[in-house]
Parts: sequence; structure tokens; C-alpha cells
Amino acid sequence: MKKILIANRGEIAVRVMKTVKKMGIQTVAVFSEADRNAPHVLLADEAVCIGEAPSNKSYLRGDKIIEVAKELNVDGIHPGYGFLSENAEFAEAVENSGITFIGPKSKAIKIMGSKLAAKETVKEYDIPMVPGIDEAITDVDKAKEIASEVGYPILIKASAGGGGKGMRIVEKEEDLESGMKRAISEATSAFGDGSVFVEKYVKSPRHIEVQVMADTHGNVLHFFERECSVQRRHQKVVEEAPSSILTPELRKKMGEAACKVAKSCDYVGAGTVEFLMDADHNFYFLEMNTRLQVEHPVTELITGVDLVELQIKVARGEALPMKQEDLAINGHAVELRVYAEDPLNDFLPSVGNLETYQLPMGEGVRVDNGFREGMDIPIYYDPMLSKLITYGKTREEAIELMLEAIQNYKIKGVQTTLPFGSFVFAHEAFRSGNFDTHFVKTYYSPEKIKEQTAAEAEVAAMIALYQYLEDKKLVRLPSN
Ligand code: MV4
Repeated sequence: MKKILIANRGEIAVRVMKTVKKMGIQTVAVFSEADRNAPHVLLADEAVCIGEAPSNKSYLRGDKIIEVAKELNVDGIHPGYGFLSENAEFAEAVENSGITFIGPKSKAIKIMGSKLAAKETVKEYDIPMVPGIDEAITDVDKAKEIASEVGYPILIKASAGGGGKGMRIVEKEEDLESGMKRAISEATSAFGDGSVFVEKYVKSPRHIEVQVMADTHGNVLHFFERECSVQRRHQKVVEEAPSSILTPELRKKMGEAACKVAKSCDYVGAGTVEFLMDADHNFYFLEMNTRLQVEHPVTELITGVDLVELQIKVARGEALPMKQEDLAINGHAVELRVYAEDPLNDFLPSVGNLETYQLPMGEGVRVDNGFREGMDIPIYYDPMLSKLITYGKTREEAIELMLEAIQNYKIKGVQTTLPFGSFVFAHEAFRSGNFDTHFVKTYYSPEKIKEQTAAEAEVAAMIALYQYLEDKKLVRLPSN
């Protein structure tokens, strides 16, 4: 491969290009009219405007992107995450045009895009699943039968759903009929597919996912787990690797289960197998994401591998250059997604101009960033500015570094999730490792950040006053 087109924008386009360049491969950026001066455009060897600002006129225009790739003699297309990354038709169209799609075959994308097809596919592989039914269900009596077998509360899920969309908890039998009718009609209008199924509702789950990578020679490796239990409305905000609760035995079991999920669909490339873990540390397969994930850096920091480099190598047909025994966890990494959103105002997007934008630096600090001082944040896309990642020998060290890095990240002009990050990483429940997916709902309110800001402002005022009085020689504090 001599030339790779990155079909994405923002921090992930920049991150992918860094590795492509490191490998001595030429880079092609595509961009919308809103992104003319964006970092990913300036970093690329070649850059082509593919349309107007809205995603459906630019970053989602698979046909246009393939046309550009053919014109510039591109050998491979890296889709990043979001946009076209899990679009089976796009992956197929890329391959049909003689270009390598840096990702799995469209068959695997299609299977894992449907929760029911995924369950069906992994069935014979002895993967733990949440008790329930693994086929589309419309009959209320059948649903009642399953529900009384597994016990209430139950969860109705849409097969085509994702990220929590189309889920409905049912507490008792008399609510099942109306719950199902609503779930089916919601799924039909949201996804054009009304298939729903029923599972036992796991009450206080933790979200633990396993990074896998497969080559075209039948090798599948896992790169241990990430924990992403701190979410709000199914949007991850804080991630870490490894999870603070896994034992080596559980880690091995989950890693092996994840590899089996990958094998079940002839997976190639980087993928993530999501599990739920209940309070008794039972784990259940949920779904597989067939892309490089936002939170992949925490895995890179604890394993020392460059996952994008491996993606490119396996896409070129090379065998994975290591064995499972060669992989080990070294240290601990935490990540905060820095969004231009206002944590004091229901996390509404806070777009505007980055009047001040200075990144924290130092040993153990990594910032995967897509912005520069002075830039406007486009309203058209996901408002994530960057990912702040810190690495330490221990979890405590990584968390301390994170709190320091948040203080050293200077942003003016928009509200961000940085203060929310300080709240999470300073919180006793997070620090002790005793938390689940209800963390934000249980502990967070805007007042928590207001209190924090007020306390910080008080300290700042005291320091300023002291300095003022010192400068005027009005006070002398005892010194030694
Ligand atoms: C569940 C569950 C409890 N029980 N399934 C949310 C998104 C989708 N990936 C699956 N999800 C869940 N499935 C059963 N049987 C709870 C969730 C869930 C959740 C999962 C992971 C991370 C955060 C979550 C927040 C709320 C609910």
C-alpha cells in the first residue's frame, strides 16, 4: 500500500494519518466545506473537498469518496469511526472498486449490525448470553412465557437498535403488552425494522469491552479490556484500561470469549466485543462493534501496540506479528472525552470559537486532538474536540495525572466536559472502583460542578489577594 485515504475528520482522521505517515505511506484527506482549514486537511499529503458541510453531503457520500480514491490512485481507505465505518454497502463498494477497505468484510459488518443475527451467529460458540430469547418476537403470550421464565424486570430491545436506542424496561407482566407494542412501533419508525426481542434486565451492570484484532490467516488476538461504565444517555465520557474489577482468570475468560465472537463471523481487522457484567461478576455478550473505537488509545497505552498500524498490516494481508502470550498489560490508562458541551446545561452542544485552546503536555499525557486555537467548532458534526488520555504505572497515578492535565487544558470560548471530568476522576465511587453504568445518574448534578468551581475560585482569589498584598508589601507571612 502506497497511498491511504482517510474517510473521516477531526481527531480520528489526524490520529490515523500519524500512523500512516509513520509507515511511510502517502495520505489523502477528504473534507467538507466547513473543514477547509481543519488540522486533518493540513496534515495530509493531498486533500480533496467532497461537498457541503452537512454529513450527508460530504462525509457520508461513499460514492464521491470512492471516486476521489480512484482518481488519486489510492490503495486503501480507512473509515475511522462513525460516518461510513460500519456501513456494509460502503465496505463492499470499496472492495468492488479494487481498493482495500481497512476493516472487516461487509458480511461481518452486516451480521454484527443486527443483534439477532449476532446472537444467531455466536450461538454454537459457547459464549455467555443474557437469559432471554434470541429471535424476533411479536406474540405477547410468547413474551410473557419467556419473561416469567427469566423473571422480571425484563428488557425489550430492538434488533436493529444500538447505543441504547429502542430499549424498554418492563417491571411486571401487566405492562408487557403495552411495552411491546410501543417497542415494536418505535423500532419500526426509527430503524425500519420492527424486530424486537426480550432479555432479563441486568440491574447494575458494568460495561466492559474487549479489543480484538484478526488477520486473514485465521489468527485472532485480544488486547484485554476497557471499562466504559461512566456514560450519560449511552454516550461514553470516561474510559479506562484495564478494568479495575477483573481478575486475571476473568480477563482470560472474557478475552477468549471475545476471540470466539470474532471467529464466529470470520472477522478481519480491529473490533470490539461488548459485555455486560453483573454485580456477581457474571459476564454476558452484548454486541460487537466492527470498527476502531473512540477509546482505543487506552488499550494502546497499556499494551504498547499501535492498533492502526496493525489494522493496516492485516489489511495488506500480513499475519499478526505477535502471539497472545506476547501480550501483557503494563500500567493503567484513563481517558476523558472532551466535548464542546455544557455540563451545567444538560450537556447541550456549546459551539462557538475556540478563543483560547492550549493542550496539556508532559510525560504520561496523550491528547488525540482535532482542533486549533482560533477555530470555530462546526455545528454539523459530533462536538468532540479531543480525547485526553493519561497513563501511569498504577490506576491512582493515571487518575492524578488526569486531574492535573484537566487543570492544564486551557479552553476559552466554549463550555466543555473538562469540569465534568474533574468531578468524575475526583469522585470516591470512581476512585474506589465501586461504580456501574448508573454512575452519572446516581452522583452527578450541575450543582456538583458549581460547588467545585466556587471552591476553586475561592482558592484563586486567596492566592491573588495574597500576591497583591505581598507586592504592596502590606503583609509578610512568616517564612523560613
Ligand atoms: C442491557 C442492560 C441491562 N440488561 N441489557 C445499553 C446499550 C446497549 N449496548 C445495551 N445496553 C444495555 N443492555 C440487559 N439485558 C443495560 C444496558 C445499559 C447500558 C449498557 C452499557 C453501558 C451503559 C448502559 C446504560 C444503560 C443501560
